Amino acid sequence: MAQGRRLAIGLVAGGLLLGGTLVASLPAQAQQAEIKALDADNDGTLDLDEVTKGAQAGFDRMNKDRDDTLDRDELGSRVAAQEFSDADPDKDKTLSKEEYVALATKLFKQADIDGDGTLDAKELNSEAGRELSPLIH
Ligand SMILES: [Ca+2]
Ligand SMILES: [Ca+2]
Ligand SMILES: [Ca+2]
Ligand SMILES: [Ca+2]
Repeated sequence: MAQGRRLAIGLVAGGLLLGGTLVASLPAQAQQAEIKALDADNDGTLDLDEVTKGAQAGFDRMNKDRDDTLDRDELGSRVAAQEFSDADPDKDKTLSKEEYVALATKLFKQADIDGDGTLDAKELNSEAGRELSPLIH
């Protein structure tokens, strides 16, 4: 009886350990490197300020014709059709810098699963985090 219980506890602890290791190793070096690229204060996470700066720089980089907006060609596959139309409230078929930064901000908030105002590698690897990443890098 006692032995059985010990075994069960051992299995649960082993499972937790294994689960913890798996979760920790999933957000691969890729996310760590993506954080590092924008992590101005070097705290290992991205706050909204760092993400906003990344979005502004990304916007300028993608805006090949320098016309103050990004069209679908310039965005390429970075933004899905539905996402684009949600991010374009004035429906002029382009994203201004304000609209673009607003989209990045929205995804930032969705990706910040624990609501602490920063994204760690795990959060950047979430669904919203993976949509955000190509917008800010
Ligand atoms: Ca930071
Ligand atoms: Ca443009
Ligand atoms: Ca627009
Ligand atoms: Ca967070």
